[in-house]
Amino acid sequence: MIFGRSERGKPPVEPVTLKILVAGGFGVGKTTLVGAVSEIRPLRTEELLTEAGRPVDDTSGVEGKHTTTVAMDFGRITLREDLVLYLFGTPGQERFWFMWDELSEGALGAVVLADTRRLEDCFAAVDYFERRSIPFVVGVNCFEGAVRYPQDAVRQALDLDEDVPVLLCDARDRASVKEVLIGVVEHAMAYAAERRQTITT
Ligand SMILES: Nc1nc2c(ncn2[C@@H]2O[C@H](COP(=O)(O)OP(=O)(O)O)[C@@H](O)[C@H]2O)c(=O)[nH]1
Ligand SMILES: [Mg+2]
Repeated sequence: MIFGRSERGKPPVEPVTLKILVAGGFGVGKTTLVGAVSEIRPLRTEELLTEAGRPVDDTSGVEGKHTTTVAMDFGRITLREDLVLYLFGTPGQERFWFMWDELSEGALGAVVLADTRRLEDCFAAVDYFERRSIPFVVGVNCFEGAVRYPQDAVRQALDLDEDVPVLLCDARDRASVKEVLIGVVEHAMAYAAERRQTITT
């Protein structure tokens, strides 16, 4: 046998595939996060920040960022042999809001990435998922030089429900991002179980 999995006579498993959204403000690390964990070369559409985009793309506080994702980031990660996540980075800028409804179709859950230096940049994403009852976790991308706030401070500042997980992460680090993604899957499953219960009881 060529394939390891069939060696012991087990049929290869058809994996469950889940769709996860990666949202958050401009320059918060969405493209970095998808790139850090994706097994396929992330499909991204970056464009140079142009003179025309400058008045709308606020780059103050986002050092060294000269490109921006105009369409979306797309990646794939196999969490277990029977569980594959497809990651879709939502475009950060407000002029791309129209794409969100399309992207969130069929999504299991979302990660809202946050930078504690510009927390307000993720208000819109939090609001979006709350309104549509899409389960999400907040991933605090810990940039060097940014003050480390306790998770509860972030929760309060974002006015999150108690059950929304707040996870500290490093968007550049595969293991760290994986933890966040596992967090989303677990949270979404708990959320679904709770919903089922409220419907049947
Ligand atoms: N120091 C540090 N830089 C990061 C981190 N995550 C992203 N960056 C950098 O921040 C900039 C913006 O990240 P990017 O992924 O393009 O943000 P996006 O607009 O949300 O897709 C890039 O220059 C990244 O290299 C991080 O965790 N730490
Ligand atoms: Mg990006």
